[in-house]
Amino acid sequence: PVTHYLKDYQPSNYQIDSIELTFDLDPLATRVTNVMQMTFSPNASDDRRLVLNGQKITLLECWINGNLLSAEDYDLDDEFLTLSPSLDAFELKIVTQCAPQNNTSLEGLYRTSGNYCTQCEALGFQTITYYLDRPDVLSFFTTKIIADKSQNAVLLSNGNLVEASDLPDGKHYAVWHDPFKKPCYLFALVAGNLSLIQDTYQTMDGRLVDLRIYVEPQNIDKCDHAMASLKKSMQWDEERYGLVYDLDIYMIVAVDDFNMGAMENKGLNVFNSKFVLAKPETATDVDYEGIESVIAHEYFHNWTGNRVTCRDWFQLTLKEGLTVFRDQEFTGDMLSIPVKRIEDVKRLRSNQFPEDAGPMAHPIQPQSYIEMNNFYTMTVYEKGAEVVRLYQTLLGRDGFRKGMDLYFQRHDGQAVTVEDFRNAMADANHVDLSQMQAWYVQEGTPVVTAKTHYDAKLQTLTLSLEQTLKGKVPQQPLMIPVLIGFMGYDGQPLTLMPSVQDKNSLEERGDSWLLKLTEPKQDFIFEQVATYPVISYLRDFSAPIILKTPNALPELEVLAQYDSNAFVRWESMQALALASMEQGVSAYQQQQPLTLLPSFAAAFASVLADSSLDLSLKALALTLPEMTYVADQYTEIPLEAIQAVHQFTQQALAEKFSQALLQTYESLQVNEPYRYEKQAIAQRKLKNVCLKYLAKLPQNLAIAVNQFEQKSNMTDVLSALEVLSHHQTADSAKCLQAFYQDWSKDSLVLDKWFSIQAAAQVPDILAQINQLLQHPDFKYTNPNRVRSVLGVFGRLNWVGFHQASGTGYQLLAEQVIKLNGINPQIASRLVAPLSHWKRYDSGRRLLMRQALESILATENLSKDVYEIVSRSLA
Ligand code: B3K
Ligand code: ZN
Repeated sequence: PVTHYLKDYQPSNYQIDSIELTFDLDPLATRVTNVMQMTFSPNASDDRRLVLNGQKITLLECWINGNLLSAEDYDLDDEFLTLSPSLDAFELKIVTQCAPQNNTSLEGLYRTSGNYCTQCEALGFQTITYYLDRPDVLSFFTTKIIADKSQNAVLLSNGNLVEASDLPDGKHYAVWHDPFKKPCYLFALVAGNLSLIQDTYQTMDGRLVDLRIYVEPQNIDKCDHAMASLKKSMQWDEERYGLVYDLDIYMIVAVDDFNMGAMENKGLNVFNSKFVLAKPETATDVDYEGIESVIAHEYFHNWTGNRVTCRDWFQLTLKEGLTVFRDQEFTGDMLSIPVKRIEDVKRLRSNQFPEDAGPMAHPIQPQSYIEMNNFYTMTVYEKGAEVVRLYQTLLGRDGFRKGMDLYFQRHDGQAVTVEDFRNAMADANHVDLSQMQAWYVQEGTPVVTAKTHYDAKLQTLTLSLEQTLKGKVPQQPLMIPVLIGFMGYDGQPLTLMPSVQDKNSLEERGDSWLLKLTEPKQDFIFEQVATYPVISYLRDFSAPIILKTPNALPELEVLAQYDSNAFVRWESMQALALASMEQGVSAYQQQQPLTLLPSFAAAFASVLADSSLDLSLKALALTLPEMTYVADQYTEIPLEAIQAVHQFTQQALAEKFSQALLQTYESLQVNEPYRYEKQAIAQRKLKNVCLKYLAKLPQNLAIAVNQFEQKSNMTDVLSALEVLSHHQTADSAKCLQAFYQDWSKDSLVLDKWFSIQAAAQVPDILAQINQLLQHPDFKYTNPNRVRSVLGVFGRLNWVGFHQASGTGYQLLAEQVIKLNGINPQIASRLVAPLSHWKRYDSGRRLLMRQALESILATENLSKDVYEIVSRSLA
C-alpha cells in the first residue's frame, strides 16, 4: 500500500471551474455523466498530464471539446485516468457506470433501506466519477438526477432546486445548483421515498431559510428535537460568532446505514439516523444531547469546513478540531458549562489519551497516512478541539472572536492550512503564537510535573513546572497554559501575588492565575505568602495534559469540598477514588483484605450530603473512574486486581451508604412527563447513579425491575435494564425479553438491546456475544448494529473482552476479517482494542498479538485494516 506524505503536497495543475453531473439512477447500473470546464494552471512541477482519480467505476466514454477519445488517448488503471490535453481550457465529458446496490462500504453512492445516498468525505467522490478528488480543487456544482418516480419521489442534491419535471416511462428528474464553490467531498445526492418535516428560520439579516428534515415515513414522529436543535444552532452561531447561514434551504436526511455520525455536505447534511430520531419513549438523555450536538456540529461546519475548507487532508483538524470546539461551547451554553467540560475531559482521557500513547499515536496534523479514513480520530477531533481551546484560553473569548473574524475575512472561499488559522489568531491579537506550532506536529500527551517550595522566612512560594513528552524533554517545548488558584486548609480562597519578574508569564483571571509554561522547566514565584496554601491545579482543564501535582490526601479533600472551580472539585474526587483503588490494587496483589480509603469514603459522604451541589455535578462526583482509567496508571495493567478492586469499591460504597443512596434515589422519583431540560436531566442522572450502587445489593434489584416496568422514559428504562443485565436472574431475562417485544421493530432502540447484552459483566459473555451475532436481527451491513455488539464488546466490556483464555480476542479478530470484505471502515475501527496489546501481562500480550497476526495474514486485506494492524504490530 502507498503512503501519502504531507511534505509531498503540490497544488493541482488543473482547476475545474464548473461541473455538471447527470445521474441516471439504477440499483445495478447507475450512469453518471460528468461535464467539467477545465483550465490548466501550471504548478511548480510544470507537468501537463491531467491525472484524475477514479475507483470501482466503469469508464464508458470520455470526450474533450465534443471529440470522443479512444483508448490510445488515455491511460487507465484501478485508481487513475490519465489524459494529456494540449489546450489550456477545455470541456471534459466523462460517462461512467456504477452499482450502488452492491456497495456495502457505504462510501460513494450506495443504497440504504431502498433509498440512494452518498458519502464522499474523504475520498469517496472518485467512486462516483473521475475527478480531481482533493479538497483544494473548488468548483461550482450543478446536479441533475433522473430516477423512477414511484421508487424515488424525493430527489435531492446540494444548493437550490432550479428545475424539476416528469419524464416518460414513469421517471422524473430534478436539477440542483449550488451557488457556492466547493470541494467534491461536500457533494451529496439523496433519492428515495422519504417523508419530511418543515420549518423556517429567520436569519439575523432578515432572510427566511426553509428547513427540512427527511426521514423514512415510520420515523416522522421523531424529528422535532432535531429541528429544534437546528434552530438553536443557527441562532447560537449568529450570536457567538456573527455567522449567518448562506443558502435559502437547509436539508437534513436521516439514514440507517452510515459509517460515521453525520456529514456536513453543503445544504444537504446526511445523518446517521441515531443523531436525528428521538422521542421520550425511544431516546435517552444521552441520545437527546448527542442529537443536539451533532446537528450543531454539522451546521457549524457550514462556516468552519465548507466556506473555509482544508487545503489537503493533513489539515483535517483545521475544520474538525475547530468545529468540535464550537459544538462543545454550544452544548455548554445549552446545558451546563462545567458539566460539559467534565464530560469532554472524561472522553478525552478514556479514548484519546490511550490512542496518543499507543501504536496509532499521531499528531493532530498527521504527517502521513495510508488510508485517510483512519485519521478521523479522537486525536484529530478531540485533541484538536483542545488545541483550539488553548487559543481561547490564552487570548480570552473576545480575542478568540477577533481571530475568528480575521480568519473568515481572509479565507472565505479558500482551502487553507492550520498555519493560516494560527496566523489569523496571532495577527488579530498582535501576539506571537508561533510556539503553538509544536502542538500540531508532536504526538503524545504532555506530562507536566508540579513541585512547590515554600520559604517561611522569605514568605515566598515557588511553583516549578516541568514538561515532558513521551518521557523526554520535548524537541520543541509546548506552550502550556496552566490555570491555578489558592486557598487555605479551611477552604477559604486566598489571594496571592506573583513576584514582579514573573508578570510576562502570568495573567490574572478572576480568582485564578494563568501560568504560561513555555520552557521545558519554569519557576513561578508568589510573594508575601503567610502560610503554605492549598493549590488548585489545572482549573477548567486548561490544557490537554497529564498534570502530576504534589497534592496529597489532605489537599485533595479540601479541594473536593471547597474549590470554586467545578472541574477541580470533580477531579479531586476522582483522584481520591483513584488513590483508594490504587491502594486496593496493592492490597490485592499482596493478598491483603480490600478496604476503602477513609478520606475517599469521607469525601463521598460529604458529596452525597451536600444539598448545595448541582445534581449533575453530584452525579459525576459520585461516579467512580472507569476501570480503563485506573489501568492507565500502570505500565503493565494488573487486570484481575483492577477488576476485583473496582467491584469491591462499588459494593463497599453501596453497603456503607445504602440509606443515603436510597433516600436520594427516592427523593428524585418525579412523576412528570419527560422533558429535555437541564434540571430534569440532572435529576435522572443522579437518580440512576444511585440506582447503579443500590443494585449492587441483591435486595434492591426489585427497585430496578420496578423502574423498568414504569416505562416513564427511555433514560430510566435503559438505566434499569443496564443494571439488571449484569445479573443472570429470571427477572433480568424477563425484562430483556419484554424490551425486545416492545422494540424489535425500532432499529435504534433494538441497538440498545444488543449493546446492553454485549456490555454485560456475566461469566459466559462469549456465548452471549455469539448468540447476539447469530440473532436474526443482527446485520453485518448495518454499522450501528455491528458497533452495538462488536464495538461495545471490545471497548466497553473490558473484563469480558480480556478474559485470560483469549477467546474474546479470537472472536474479535474473526469478525474483523469478516467485516473487512463488507465494510473496511467499520472493520478497521473495531481493531483498536487489540492494538494496545503491549500494555497487558505476558499471557494476554501473546494472545492479542496472535489475534492481530491472524488478521494481517488475511488475503485481500483492505488498506484500512492493514494500516491499523501493521502499525499495531510494528
Ligand atoms: N466530516 C464528517 C466525517 C467524514 C468521515 C469520513 N470517513 C463528519 C464530521 O466530522 O462532521
Ligand atoms: Zn466534523
